[in-house]
Amino acid sequence: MLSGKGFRFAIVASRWNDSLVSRLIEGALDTLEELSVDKNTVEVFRVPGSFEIPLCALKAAESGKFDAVICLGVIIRGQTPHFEYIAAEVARGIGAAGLKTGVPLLFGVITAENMEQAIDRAGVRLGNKGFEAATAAVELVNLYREAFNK
Ligand code: DLZ
Repeated sequence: MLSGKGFRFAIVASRWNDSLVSRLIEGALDTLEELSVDKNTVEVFRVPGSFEIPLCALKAAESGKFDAVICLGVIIRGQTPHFEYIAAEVARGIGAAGLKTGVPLLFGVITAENMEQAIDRAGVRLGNKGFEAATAAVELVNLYREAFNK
């Protein structure tokens, strides 16, 4: 049974599309709790928009205070001029921060064509990107501790 007991997590989440991002945060927090993570070892950092997620995630990862950083946001093509640039930059920045620090960073950013599609991905359990990212975070911290003692 997957367990996150003893591990520390940061959640970096944007405020843009807050009604949906809040559901992703809830999904991630519920999942971490279900997987035996002590809520005192989870910190949530809010940034204005998804574009700001990578730097905050990098700082959280560099702090040495967390075993994994869960990144959550919602970018909707219909609302976002330059959607491709923002979505690509967020994905690139999160990936780069993980490779630079060696800390697992989870990509829980919804990139949707429209609001309806975004709502579908901020639902419950398997339909919630926060749930998916938190589950993956717990899996990875266990993998890295077991495989590389880190
Ligand atoms: C400006 C903007 C737009 C148009 N759309 C979104 C979006 O759909 N999702 C999101 O997370 N953020 C959006 N932003 C805000 C940018 O991410 C960023 O916060 C601002 O451009 C300030 O740097």
